[in-house]
Amino acid sequence: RFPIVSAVDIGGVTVARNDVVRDDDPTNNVPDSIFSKLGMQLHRRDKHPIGILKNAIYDYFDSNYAKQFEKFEDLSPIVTTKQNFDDVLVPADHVSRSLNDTYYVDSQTVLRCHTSAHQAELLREGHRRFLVTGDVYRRDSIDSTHYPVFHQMEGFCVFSPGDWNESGKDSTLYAAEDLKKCLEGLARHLFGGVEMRWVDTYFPFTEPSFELEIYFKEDWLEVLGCGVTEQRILKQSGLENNVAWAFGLGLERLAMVLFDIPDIRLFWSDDERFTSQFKKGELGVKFKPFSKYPPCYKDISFWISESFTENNFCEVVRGIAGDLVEEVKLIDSFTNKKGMTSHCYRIVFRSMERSLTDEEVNDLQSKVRDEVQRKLNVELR
Ligand code: FA5
Ligand code: MG
Repeated sequence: RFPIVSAVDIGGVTVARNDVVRDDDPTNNVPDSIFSKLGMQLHRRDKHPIGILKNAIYDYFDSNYAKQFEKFEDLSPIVTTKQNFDDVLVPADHVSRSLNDTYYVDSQTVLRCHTSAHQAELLREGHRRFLVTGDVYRRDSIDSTHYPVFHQMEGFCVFSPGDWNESGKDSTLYAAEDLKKCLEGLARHLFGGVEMRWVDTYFPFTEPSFELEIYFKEDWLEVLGCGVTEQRILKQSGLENNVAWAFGLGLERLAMVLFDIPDIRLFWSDDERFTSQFKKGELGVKFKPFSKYPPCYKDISFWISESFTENNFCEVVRGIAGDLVEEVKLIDSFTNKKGMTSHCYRIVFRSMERSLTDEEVNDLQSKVRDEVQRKLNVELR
């Protein structure tokens, strides 16, 4: 289903399939479907919605901050566990470190799961205000707003005592207020008016921490995480008397709101009916769906084993159906008297480009049934 590519170019560096998809390393959990996405660089295409959005965010920072923010957009997505986790204080037992959540190349190397992986190295190199844009990778659930590869833009801004002393505010409060003002201004620059709200949250690398949600298609959509950087991160780079804020924008989510794009899979489509709707520098475009093709629902039930996880199941489905799978949803779960647990998942198959035939969908579903049995150690019901 996926063209087997033997090498990809990531920012001018050629990476061989065997360097990333290591069939002989038990830690390696990168499938070919993910390897083939490396080096796509959607954020560097001026006519792609992600590239158009990135340029609009650059414009906002250039005009409001006199070009103080340096821009990085071709840092390699293949990073060490130290960069991705340790440097940003992710605890040793945090779920995001597990093979269930992150793509490991080997025990020491991962496909970055966030652009925060570059904060510490850029600070160490002496950068103080910067934007880092790139593709990030996560094992995750399947629906219209989640995809295993997506794009983030990290923002980082260091302040000195002179900045907050004048305000009379405590440094943390000063940074938190400046951060929210900056991001609210960005939202106005991109959307004009939209309904949005701040939600308190937790990140290991910021305190306090917030998420911004935007009302989209009758629901609240989380578009970014941010907060005031933990002092330890600044101290690691010799910044003893400073305070900083940081944010991580979900570019697909913002682009969905901006251009009215209903499904995250569309960003990967090279169907001309999608790509031709977007123009370099044009923010006002509203995506016109080219007729919606009918969905096809298939349920699958099985007794799970202890090692079963939903992310593993989703990856099997994605591996077989690729972008023909729209959603995977747990619709029933129960445990019998013997202590065995059964799950029933509804898989929604739908192509964005054409009608699927019954035969084709039955074939996909039968492959899913075979493969979950073979790979996930479950018993079909
Ligand atoms: C982070 O990744 C933090 N590194 C953000 C951050 C940076 C916080 C700096 C503080 C300081 P989170 O896991 O919430 O946070 O992801 C950030 C955004 O990425 C989300 O708000 C969402 O918009 C987007 N996102 C997350 N998972 C997916 C996915 N599977 N598909 C598409 N977008 C996603
Ligand atoms: Mg989040």
